[in-house]
Amino acid sequence: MIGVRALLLPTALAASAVAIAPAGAKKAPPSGAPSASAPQGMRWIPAGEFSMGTDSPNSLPNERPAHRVRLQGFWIDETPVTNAQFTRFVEATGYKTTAERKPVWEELKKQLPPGTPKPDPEKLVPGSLVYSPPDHPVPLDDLSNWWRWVPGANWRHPEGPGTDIRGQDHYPVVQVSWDDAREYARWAGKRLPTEAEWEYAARGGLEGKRFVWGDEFRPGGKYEANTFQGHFPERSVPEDGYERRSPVKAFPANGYGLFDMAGNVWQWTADWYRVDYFADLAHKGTCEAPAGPASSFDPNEPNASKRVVKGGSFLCNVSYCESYRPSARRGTPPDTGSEHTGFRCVKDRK
Ligand SMILES: [Ca+2]
Ligand SMILES: [Cu+2]
Repeated sequence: MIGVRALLLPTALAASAVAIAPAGAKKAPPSGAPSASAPQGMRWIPAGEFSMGTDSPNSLPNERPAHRVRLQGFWIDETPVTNAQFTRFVEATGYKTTAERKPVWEELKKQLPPGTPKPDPEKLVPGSLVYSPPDHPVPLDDLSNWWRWVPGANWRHPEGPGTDIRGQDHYPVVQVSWDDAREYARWAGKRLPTEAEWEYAARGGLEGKRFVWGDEFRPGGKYEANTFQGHFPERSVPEDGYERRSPVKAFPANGYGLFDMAGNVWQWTADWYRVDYFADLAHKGTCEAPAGPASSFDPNEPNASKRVVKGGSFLCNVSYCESYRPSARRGTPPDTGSEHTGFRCVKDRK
């Protein structure tokens, strides 16, 4: 019994453990931007149409098939929300994040199979999920082999008590739940992106490419994103320079001038998660601004409600899920933060 949200671990961080088989060309500033000056730290994404998802057999079933989507223009943060930005929010509002509050069993219970026993009271303490690599190779079908519930882990102490965010002003904030992300967005006068907006922005104006910079993982031998190298999860050989999170803007921007749309930290979106959502959309012709299914469903965790996260993280690698591809997606319960999950916001024209 390792702790409460750890009960949710397979839910929270699950990706099917299936092996699946040039710094993007910079473009001129997108046209069609509103004439008013840009909100600070945001980029204008012009209205348009794109292929969401993928038909590549080298992908997970929830990313298929590709389907046409049309969107209005919108503003999007050029980086994930940083510790410095989140600090300003907390200082202005006194907001307490999910990981800083005592978990409520009645709420957690709803996500678990009926009959799951109530954990000991001393386990029901504030905390969150921390990457804790084993010292030997482990089966990839059990996330508790490398994730641990750590009491006292939260956005100020991302790897638990004894760690902090000093010197990490420009790192993405992590250990934030979907609810935390939404509260920040409201405070900032913004909102969370739909999955379609997130993926459209991530693709940076390229059509149907495997990565947000093109089809080749390391063009010219250079790393374009913070991912995992070595043997996952026990032997990290961080050839890209970062074993865990990296500061925002450490890797090249995509075609829309956005940083960290691949790797580093997963990013919350507004949508509910359904494994079969893309297949459902594909029947409907070109979709206008899809905003996700009406409710969540993941056959692997039928009791859990989940929101879509996108972008993959510093833990993603080709032997595991390769989720730093723009079509990749995963469902995570809204109360579940982790050391590799953050977010960014969008804003409408007016
Ligand atoms: Ca790395
Ligand atoms: Cu991954």
